Amino acid sequence: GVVAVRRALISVSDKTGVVAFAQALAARGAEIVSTGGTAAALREAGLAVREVADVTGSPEMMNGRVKTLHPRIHGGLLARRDDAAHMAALAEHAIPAIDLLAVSLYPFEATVARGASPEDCVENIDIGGPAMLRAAAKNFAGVAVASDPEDYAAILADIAAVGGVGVGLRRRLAAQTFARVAAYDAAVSAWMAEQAGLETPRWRAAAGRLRQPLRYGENPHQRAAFYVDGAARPGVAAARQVQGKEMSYNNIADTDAAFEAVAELGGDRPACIVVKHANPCGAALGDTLAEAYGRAFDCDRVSAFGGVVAVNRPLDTAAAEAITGVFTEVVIAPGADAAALAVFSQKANLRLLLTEAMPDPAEDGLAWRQVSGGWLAQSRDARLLEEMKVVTARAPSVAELADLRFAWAVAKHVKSNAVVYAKGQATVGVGAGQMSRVDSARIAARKAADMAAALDLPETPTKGAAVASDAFFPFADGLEALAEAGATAVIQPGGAMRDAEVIAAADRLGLAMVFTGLRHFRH
Ligand code: 93A
Repeated sequence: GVVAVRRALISVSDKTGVVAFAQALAARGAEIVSTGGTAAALREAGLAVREVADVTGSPEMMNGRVKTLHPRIHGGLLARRDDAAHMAALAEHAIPAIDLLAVSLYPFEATVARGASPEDCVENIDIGGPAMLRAAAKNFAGVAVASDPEDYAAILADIAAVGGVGVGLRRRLAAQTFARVAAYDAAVSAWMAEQAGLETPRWRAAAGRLRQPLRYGENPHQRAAFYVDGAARPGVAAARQVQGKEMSYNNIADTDAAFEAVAELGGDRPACIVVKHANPCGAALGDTLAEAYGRAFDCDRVSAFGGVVAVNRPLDTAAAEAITGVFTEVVIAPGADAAALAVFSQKANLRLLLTEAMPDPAEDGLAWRQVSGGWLAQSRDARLLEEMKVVTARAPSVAELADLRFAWAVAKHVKSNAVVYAKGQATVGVGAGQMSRVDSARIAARKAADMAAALDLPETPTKGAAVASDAFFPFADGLEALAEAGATAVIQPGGAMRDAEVIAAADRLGLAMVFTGLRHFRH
């Protein structure tokens, strides 16, 4: 069960630890065979090395594109040690058996990541390396294979312990090797697809690199981890956590929802959103971030407790003071000045995440969701508001139009059925996740009324509000609920069978209504 290393083929781009590894093998009497660059590095360290070209009898050619792709190499990796005919073939063709293969592939991923030219990227697609890795891994019964410098230590430990590489380690290394080659090919295919203008299967590229094991999932009895896909989109995956407790599973999900939503608000004005259980419980614009936060907080002070706060510009002192005045789990922002950082540092548990920039709401991309036995894939809901067709006798006023746009942008980030009341570029009531639209409309109005009572406001803030609905009103009842709460303008996709009835109700109730022709379900 143990493979003694009499001959090792070493061909590595990443030369980390290779000299010490080769020295240890040579000290135990192994012959070292290497490709050009690796051979030179080992010789420089004083090792005796045999060139691959000497084994194959064929020079490395075409800038190294063809160096190890030869029967004298692949025969030595693939021959079954327990098969007399295979061993006879080795002898007949003067092929040396290779007991250990160490390869680190051309750095394709790193070449793409540093923005190299397409020609450079292509040249860094390793062909001979994966071929050898596959051959050695297939033949793990007789060959040990290292596809990563991190494997050297375990190999040397086995050799020191039992004089060779044991079958348990060989199996594990073979499995790791196929995983490495699969990830490498996935990176190549993703890059090629991008070059060809195809939808990028980015998810395959990194095959989900583990960013962080999580203490637990949505609930304490669920195991969980955070995987990242290597996409450059600013957000929770790429953010730098500057302080606070470790992010939890729910923190990550809510922070993502909050940052993606706030990116769609405000434009050049300061914007803030507070998210709780993946839904906005308040969103607002302001002349300053502190003002935007205060207005967002006032939409639903009860729910905002322990929420996630996202803003669309670097945090300043006033914003930091306003936010830290309320118990908050996570804050995410595209930056923070030194004074703001000092304020946050007073709240050691508060998680503060900084990105370099805001994500582009219109960017293409794929969104994934798991179902039993499979996955659903769809393009991101990247469509922005394009048309607002007035369908009622009364057209919205300028102020109503601004609030309709704002409410619409927020509603896109509220779980369906979503009904959002906004006034003065701040939400005043959010109805989320109800199975009937009329319930969402009523809940939003009721929460607004509760808040008005708690804040001792002279009248309920839904009076004169603009309302967004993420999908059409199937009946007039939803609209009637809005009018009852005092709303004066409505934005919705339109397209219901009973649109005529709904429009007639709006006219009767004095509402101004616009159709977007666009739906924003979110589940
Ligand atoms: O261009 S290749 O695909 N053709 C080959 O025949 C070949 N054999 C090994 N690249 C090939 N390699 C790769 O060369 C190895 O995977 C390794 O990454 C690299 C080591 O080259 P050097 O020893 O010259 O630095």
